[in-house]
Amino acid sequence: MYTSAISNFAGNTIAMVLAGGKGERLSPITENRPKPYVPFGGKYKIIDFVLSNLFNSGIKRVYILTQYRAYSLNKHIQDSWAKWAGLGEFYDTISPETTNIGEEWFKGTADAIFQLMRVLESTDADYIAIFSGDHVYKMDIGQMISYHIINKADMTLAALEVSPAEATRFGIFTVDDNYQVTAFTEKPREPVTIPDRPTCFASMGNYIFSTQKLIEVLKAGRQYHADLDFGKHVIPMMIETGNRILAYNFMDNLLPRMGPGEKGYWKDVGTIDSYYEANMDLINVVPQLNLYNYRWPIITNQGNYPPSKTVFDEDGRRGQSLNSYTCGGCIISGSTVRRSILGPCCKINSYSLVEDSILFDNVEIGRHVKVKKAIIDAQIKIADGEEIGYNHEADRQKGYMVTDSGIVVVT
Ligand code: ADQ
Ligand code: ADP
Repeated sequence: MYTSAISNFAGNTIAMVLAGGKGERLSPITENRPKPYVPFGGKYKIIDFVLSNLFNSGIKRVYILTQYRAYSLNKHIQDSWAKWAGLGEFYDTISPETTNIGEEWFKGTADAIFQLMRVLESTDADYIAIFSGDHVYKMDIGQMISYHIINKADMTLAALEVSPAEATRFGIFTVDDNYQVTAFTEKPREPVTIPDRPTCFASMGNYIFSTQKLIEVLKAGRQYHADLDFGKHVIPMMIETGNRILAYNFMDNLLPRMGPGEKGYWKDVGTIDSYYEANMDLINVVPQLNLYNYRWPIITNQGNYPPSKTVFDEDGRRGQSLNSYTCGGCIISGSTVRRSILGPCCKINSYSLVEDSILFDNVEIGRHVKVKKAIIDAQIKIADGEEIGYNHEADRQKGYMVTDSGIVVVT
């Protein structure tokens, strides 16, 4: 059992959050925003989860590396996170064009960190936590850092078990009896399973490095690969040169500071289907991801919105929201919302029905509208009388995307 000792480790760690990914498989939701800025659970953005994990673990010196359509993401960090920094702490966004290496954009995850070499060489922090901003997860990062220190690792990577079918999307590795990584392949075509188990060890793309070791391996790796990537190049190279990489088994480690009954949670939410399912889980009576645990709060921009409201319309029709999240500023007037997630400031007008759907912020649904199993992007107005999700051929003709599983995406 590795408990985290915030006072010792967290203050001695700098975090670098990789938030530059485009999230191709989440298209068209990611056409105008990077994956870390995609809304989740109505009021949150995906990046809020990693930042909350760092914050709750006591790590508040955070660089957020952005690239693809970074403006809104940068603004979100400024508006929502910068205010949480105390003396000597920061939530800084950094994009490649603001570094000193000319016009080059980040080419790979490790190259992105390499471009912050000046930070690495001048920091007093002994540990660097490199975490992905692409996933929805709850993780005690302090616990992982103490595991790294106690076991005297050069690098520690967070690990999950996945099925061989999923394994081709991950970095897959083998370990010895002491959880030291013995071989690592990025997105293997034929993944190796764990001995006597039907699963594979997968990297979550979250790493702890001892600072000096990170400087050393980045400089060495960059000589051979301009597009230096942790999974493709750095990790295999470190194993080859005899470095001690340890796997921190995320699901095996309990989370004592998160409160009773709290389990670790991690979801890729990288496809429309997985994104939809993970959102819908939140409105289950007992969701896998508990947002109501105030020992491990998920922090975001609260927005200065009025309360959400349900009203009878002029004909006395009840406005109601059942088994749903409705964020601040929503008005549901003479209409019914069921098993849905409404982002801030949505308006649902009379005689309409919204079911099994996710609405981003500021969506307006006209009168006599029916929406079923849809994701509707921010600021969209659905005209009076429109039906979405009832006839997929008609939905496609209107230019909406429909997944094989029948989720209609309106962007
Ligand atoms: P992928 O997620 O496929 O695999 P990648 O697309 O490089 O790897 O993204 C990793 C993270 O870095 C994401 O959070 C992304 O947003 C961000 N990112 C990518 N390029 C970036 C850049 N140049 N600048 C800033 N941010 C950038 C990785 C690992 C696998 C592991 C999976 C787990 O390579 O080994 O199994 O994550 O999901
Ligand atoms: P998906 O996970 O949906 O397959 P990714 O977000 O991983 O798609 O995108 C594939 C790769 O392209 C990632 O390494 C990502 O960071 C990179 N990438 C995406 N957008 C850009 C960009 N604007 N500039 C450089 N690399 C990018």
